Amino acid sequence: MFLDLNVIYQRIQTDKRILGRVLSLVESDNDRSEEILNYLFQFTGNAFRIGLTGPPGAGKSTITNQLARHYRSLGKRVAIIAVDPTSPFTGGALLGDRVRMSDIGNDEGIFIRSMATRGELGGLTKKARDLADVFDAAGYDFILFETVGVGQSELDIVEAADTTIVVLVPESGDSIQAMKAGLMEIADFFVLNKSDRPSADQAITALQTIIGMREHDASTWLPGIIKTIATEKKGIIEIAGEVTRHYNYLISSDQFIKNRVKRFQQRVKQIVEEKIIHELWNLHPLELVIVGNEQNQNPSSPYYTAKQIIGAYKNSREQ
Ligand SMILES: Nc1nc2c(ncn2[C@@H]2O[C@H](COP(=O)(O)OP(=O)(O)OP(=O)(O)O)[C@@H](O)[C@H]2O)c(=O)[nH]1
Ligand SMILES: [Mg+2]
Repeated sequence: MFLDLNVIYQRIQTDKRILGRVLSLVESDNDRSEEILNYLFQFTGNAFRIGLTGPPGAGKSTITNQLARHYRSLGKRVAIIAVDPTSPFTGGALLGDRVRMSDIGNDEGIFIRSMATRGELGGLTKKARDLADVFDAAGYDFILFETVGVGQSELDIVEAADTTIVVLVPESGDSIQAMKAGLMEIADFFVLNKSDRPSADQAITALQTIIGMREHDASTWLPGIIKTIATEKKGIIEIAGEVTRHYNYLISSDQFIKNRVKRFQQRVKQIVEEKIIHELWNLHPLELVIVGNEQNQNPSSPYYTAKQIIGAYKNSREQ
């Protein structure tokens, strides 16, 4: 990928193969990827970013697929980033996603990218945001993040998305589980999928009760609930409608810009911390820290040792 930066920018608008290579490069995290991200950043900001999360098997991929088709039918270009924090391999659930999504994968205006954990989750969501920037610069109108809501990942996805959709199913206790997992707070709205099941109405009532318990006034956004049967394409247009409604709310309340500023600051913070820590451990490899041995009668405590390392790091910065 030794192309000129502007050539890269031009090519990713139309050439999916080049776009795929740029995405891989950006994912690999090196000096060149930073250079590319730095250049492309000026062309970002136009894509609307939607996060979809929820329990395993709730129907996130099916909905993502249908929503992508819907936006396609309006002439929009859609990127899908499937983040799987549970699988260290590009297999399992992701392969399932690939199979189910393969029918839309051949569409010129849809690009599907799967990511699995290779290390820390924080790194994964950081990369997901970097990839989203590439898609944004490449002229995609919508970026859909799909991630399973089982731990931390969905909370990070909120930081990447303008609108977060939590997908639930009417199984008993699902909404309670969602509450525990912190999904209730992050939802801009809920989708109750598989609402062909008899307990759907009961689940909606339970959800409404939980949402209604929130403190709110006339100007607060209260998450709505959209009933869907994704496998029958029922409720997909309603999801798109709710996305638009939320977008309008964000714009009219000034939240849109505020959220983006906040997210920008969070990203800068994360990068600064990462770089400093990386530099620090390069200067003072942890392996060089020794525990008290036979020659050393009074071994240092971990706190003392840590302070010494930070002190030495600061000194090295001042020289
Ligand atoms: N009955 C019924 N089945 C559905 C519906 N939506 C999805 N499914 C089925 O539920 C299963 C899981 O759907 P997915 O879209 O893969 O769910 P997911 O949330 O992406 O799953 P993971 O990514 O593995 O967590 C599939 O077999 C779907 O065909 C629905 O509305 N009704
Ligand atoms: Mg899925």
